[in-house]
Amino acid sequence: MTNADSDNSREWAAQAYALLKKRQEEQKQELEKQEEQKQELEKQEEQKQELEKQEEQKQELEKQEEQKQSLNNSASSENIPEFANTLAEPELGEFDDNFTWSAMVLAAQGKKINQISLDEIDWLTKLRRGLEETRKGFVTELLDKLGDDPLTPESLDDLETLLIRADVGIDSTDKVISALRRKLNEEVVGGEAGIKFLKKELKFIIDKPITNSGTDILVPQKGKLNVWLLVGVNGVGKTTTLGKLAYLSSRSNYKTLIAAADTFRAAAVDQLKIWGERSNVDVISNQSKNADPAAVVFDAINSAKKRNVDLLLVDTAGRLQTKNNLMDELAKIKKIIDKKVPDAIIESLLVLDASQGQNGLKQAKSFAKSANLSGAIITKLDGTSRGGVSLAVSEEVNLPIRFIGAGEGIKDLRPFNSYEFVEALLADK
Ligand SMILES: Nc1nc2c(ncn2[C@@H]2O[C@H](COP(=O)(O)OP(=O)(O)OP(=O)(O)O)[C@@H](O)[C@H]2O)c(=O)[nH]1
Ligand SMILES: [Mg+2]
Repeated sequence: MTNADSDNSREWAAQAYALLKKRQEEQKQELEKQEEQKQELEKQEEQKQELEKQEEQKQELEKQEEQKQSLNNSASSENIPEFANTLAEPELGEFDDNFTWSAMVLAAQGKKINQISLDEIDWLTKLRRGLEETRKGFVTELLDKLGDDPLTPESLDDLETLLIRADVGIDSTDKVISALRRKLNEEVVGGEAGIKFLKKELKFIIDKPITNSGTDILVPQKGKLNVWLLVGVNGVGKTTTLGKLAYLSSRSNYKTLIAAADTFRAAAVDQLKIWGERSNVDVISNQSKNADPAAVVFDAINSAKKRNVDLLLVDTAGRLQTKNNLMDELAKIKKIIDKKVPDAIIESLLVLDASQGQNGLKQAKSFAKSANLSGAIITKLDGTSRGGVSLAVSEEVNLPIRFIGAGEGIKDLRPFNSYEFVEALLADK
């Protein structure tokens, strides 16, 4: 976003807010109307019951029967939507800095006013808030140091330290600093221009593996069975992420199925079933002790074929007796899939907990060596100061980031968007 566009965008944001407000008002009125109708129906239902009682007591059946009939007709509540369904949508908050920033980020990506949704605003607000901790130790200090003065070699040294501290990784930091140094040798770079250049360089690093993969946004391919394996060490958020993905997928009308292939942890199946219920997606499992994960996947593929499933999500164990077992098991699962559905599209997605910083990066490297990964999902970006690790994953493990999670709720996961990520990471300017 350039500064010149800024005023226009603010105006745009105000218009978008007014539109959403109006839409929400209308929805609210509609809901109130429905609620009134519901109450009216309940009243009628009570009356009906009362009449039925009278009917038993009195002999004048005919007249009362008529009344009952008419109430019966109007008391059918089938087409009254459940209040709870609509409550799940986010509420429009204040017209504040969060809204303006989110709307401006959407506008900068070419969104039209009537195309933006409260879900998008809500997510961007969450993402920006989530990256606040990373920003605090990084951008705020950076801006303090840079001020409005042109960049100097010394300020680049400071920036280098800050990037490393935010877990951006040595390689990515080197790249960015070298690029800035080259620019600095050619021209005077003001503070604001420096940030803009920094954003561009960071985005370039994150985009590289995505561009190389040939797929901007990972979605299931129609007409084929897509199998997404969620892998990673214990506790990083595999099962939670799978639950959120099941929701996203079924909401986008992909026929979805879950395979509970973490047979190591006793509670894993129950945890998945809860997520399955929330998103209305079936879970294939084998409750017997020490069930073979590959056998669960075998059963799940059979079901998936029968039901014409688009996307099979496979939850895997994060911990086994030894690390080698884990890799062997993943290999075995893949073999089964290859054998049963050779034309299936398999994605092995490494789930990484951002709050683990450099440790997470080490895990990514060791998994990448043996597990034939095709992408990464970064979780727990809310409330960590190490969101920068996403850059290290792109640069040092060369994995395209496919989704990011910023919260424990079902909607707290989105397809990865590098522009939004970098804007949120450096949101103070
Ligand atoms: N704040 C936050 N918490 C998360 C996020 N994703 C997952 N969690 C939490 O992290 C914890 C572990 O999540 P799980 O999904 O069980 O992790 P897992 O990788 O399946 O763990 P194992 O099955 O034991 O290997 C849970 O308490 C989740 O609620 C996130 O994006 N943000
Ligand atoms: Mg799990």
